[in-house]
Amino acid sequence: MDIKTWLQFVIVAMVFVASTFPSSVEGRIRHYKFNVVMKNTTKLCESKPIVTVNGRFPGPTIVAREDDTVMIKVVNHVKYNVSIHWHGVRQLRTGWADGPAYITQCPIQPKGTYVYKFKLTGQRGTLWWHAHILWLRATVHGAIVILPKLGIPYPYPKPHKEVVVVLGEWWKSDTEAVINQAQKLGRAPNVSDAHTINGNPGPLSSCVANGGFKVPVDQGKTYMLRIINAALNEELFFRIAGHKLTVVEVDATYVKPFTTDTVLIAPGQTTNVLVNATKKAGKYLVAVSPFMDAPIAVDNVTATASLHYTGTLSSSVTKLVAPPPQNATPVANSFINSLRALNSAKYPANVPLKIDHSLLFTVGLGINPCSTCVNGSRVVASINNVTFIMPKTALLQAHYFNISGVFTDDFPGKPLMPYNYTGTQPNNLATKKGTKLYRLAYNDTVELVLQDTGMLTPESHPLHLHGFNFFVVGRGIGNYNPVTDRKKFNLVDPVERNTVGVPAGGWTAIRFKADNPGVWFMHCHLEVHTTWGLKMAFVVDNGKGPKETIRPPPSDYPKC
Ligand SMILES: *[C@@H]1O[C@H](CO)[C@@H](O)[C@H](O)[C@H]1NC(C)=O
Ligand SMILES: *[C@@H]1O[C@H](CO)[C@@H](O)[C@H](O)[C@H]1NC(C)=O
Ligand SMILES: *[C@@H]1O[C@H](CO)[C@@H](O)[C@H](O)[C@H]1NC(C)=O
Ligand SMILES: *[C@@H]1O[C@H](CO)[C@@H](O)[C@H](O)[C@H]1NC(C)=O
Ligand SMILES: *[C@@H]1O[C@H](CO)[C@@H](O)[C@H](O)[C@H]1NC(C)=O
Ligand SMILES: *[C@@H]1O[C@H](CO)[C@@H](O)[C@H](O)[C@H]1NC(C)=O
Ligand SMILES: *[C@@H]1O[C@H](CO)[C@@H](O)[C@H](O)[C@H]1NC(C)=O
Ligand SMILES: *[C@@H]1O[C@H](CO)[C@@H](O)[C@H](O)[C@H]1NC(C)=O
Ligand SMILES: *[C@@H]1O[C@H](CO)[C@@H](O)[C@H](O)[C@H]1NC(C)=O
Ligand SMILES: *[C@@H]1O[C@H](CO)[C@@H](O)[C@H](O)[C@H]1NC(C)=O
Ligand SMILES: [Cu+2]
Repeated sequence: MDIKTWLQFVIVAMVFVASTFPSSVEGRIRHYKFNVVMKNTTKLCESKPIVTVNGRFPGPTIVAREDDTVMIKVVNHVKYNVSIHWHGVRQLRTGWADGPAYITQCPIQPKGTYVYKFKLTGQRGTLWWHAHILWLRATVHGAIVILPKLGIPYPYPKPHKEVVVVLGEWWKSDTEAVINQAQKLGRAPNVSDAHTINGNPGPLSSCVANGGFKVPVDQGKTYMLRIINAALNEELFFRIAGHKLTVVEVDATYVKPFTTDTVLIAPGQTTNVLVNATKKAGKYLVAVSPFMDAPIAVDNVTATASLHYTGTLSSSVTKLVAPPPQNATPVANSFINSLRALNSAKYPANVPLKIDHSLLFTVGLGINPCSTCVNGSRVVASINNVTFIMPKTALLQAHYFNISGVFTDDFPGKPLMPYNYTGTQPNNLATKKGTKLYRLAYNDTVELVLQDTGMLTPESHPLHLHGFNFFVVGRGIGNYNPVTDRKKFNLVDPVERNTVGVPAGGWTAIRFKADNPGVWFMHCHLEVHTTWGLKMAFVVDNGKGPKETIRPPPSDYPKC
């Protein structure tokens, strides 16, 4: 071999090693292809065509490690406009890949393609992905499992096996027809007909269920369930007959482990629990049922699955479990109040202590005139009395390319007309319409109190913030009192998450640091409330230098 060939060989070998040896700093690139296609389901009561990814319901699980880059090529083969959101992924400087239609991108139109590319930085745990347009997320959703970096253990005992458990809501009718009918009438949409666990209502359902979703377990082993609430409109309780659940992580952040009979999980949230298979044999039912402590109709059908011990005789009796009552506020509170950030040396809770923006946002319903609606009015929802109107051009596109007339940045930081939000409501239930954003400078710290109102009815609202995790520093019933309530905030180990329930007739306080430039949606994760306008966005300006500046959009970015 002459020297030139030898050198070439060495260089090729070095490039080969560099590209195949997973560097623990840079991570790997994970490629996925999502074909958005119609699929006739036969799993549930009746067969109907649904929109799916790759023909699967729930859709495929994305598995990656912290520091990996994920590239998902989405190809739209259906008649609907589509966009996909990677729920809880921080998208540091890559807002182009966040997904909410008309917020960070225009939709991927029929026959269109878009490659979502983002890096998983500083996060590990369970997240999920879902369609972020119309009501398509009813069937277009799946799990994202972010494993810790190679060689880094979980801060809890390694489970024998891990199982993704996606909870959903199922309508016999086409979900687009359900919301379109409601919008035409100006009234609430029909509630779902069944809850599902990994696409199945379960063995107790009158529907064809093939025995329901089964988790096979061996006595003496520990299992981790990665539970995701992908339901459109309902907070859910989760229980397993005869087994305690140890909560170790929520929304891809570690928590101080605690043991409970019942998990409460709002749409948008994820919860990892450890389950010890302590029984000898048998089938132990899992029950998923709604939590609703307001006078609002819900789908009250319990979905079931089972822990199925190996060696169980087919004749052995199935162990039942009673779900909590629908309005079990104390059960919900007990779960929520047990959540604390792990706050270890390795995973500290970096709660902002100095606050630049102290905001109060009311969240609730309202009624606006509608000449074409049945009774001349429609139910709407708002934040600080602003019912958000979707723009025709994506907000991030307008922000980055300086397109004027798409949004204004005068979203009110406080209610313009303060009143006793949880007392007697104003006679006038009307709201203002607008496409208003709240502007933050890079690194600004925000304290945001989300205050439920009793307009029409008090109700629990799970608020989701894109682009950030936040710390839940306080929570209470009634009106937030800035003097007495702030003194009680937990600034040491508050739970860190991306979606938090505002209690019915109460408030929740969160804190975050605006260290991600771009346009970031915040909205109720009850899809009906999002449709009605309970949404707004923050625009975060670039900071100093390239590391604090949004990247340029990818070449295939769907613009309007
Ligand atoms: C679904 O089934 C219906 C009737 O059974 C059929 O007409 C339709 O072509 C099927 N659609 C798909 C996408 O397979
Ligand atoms: C799909 O999106 C494009 C781009 O925003 C828009 O022009 C079109 O009206 C949308 N189609 C439907 C059916 O909404
Ligand atoms: C909603 O429910 C009503 C009453 O049960 C029914 O008449 C209507 O067809 C349903 N709408 C849809 C879109 O399924
Ligand atoms: C499960 O088993 C582990 C190991 O034996 C133990 O530390 C843990 O407390 C058990 N958890 C529950 C909920 O019983
Ligand atoms: C569920 O709701 C329906 C309709 O409101 C009601 O008829 C039924 O009794 C409820 N079932 C349970 C178990 O609460
Ligand atoms: C319209 O108003 C009547 C009388 O108040 C009420 O009974 C009916 O349910 C309303 N219709 C809708 C769609 O809200
Ligand atoms: C938008 O305006 C800002 C500030 O005037 C400027 O720095 C930036 O280059 C403009 N961007 C584009 C794409 O024109
Ligand atoms: C708000 O109204 C409720 C119910 O009437 C009352 O109990 C409460 O004291 C009022 N709060 C304030 C701050 O006025
Ligand atoms: C909300 O805005 C509407 C329209 O401007 C106004 O009529 C109403 O009084 C406002 N309500 C509150 C609570 O601010
Ligand atoms: C933001 O904070 C980081 C870390 O504290 C600091 O290095 C950086 O200079 C800050 N940037 C701005 C624009 O304040
Ligand atoms: Cu809501």
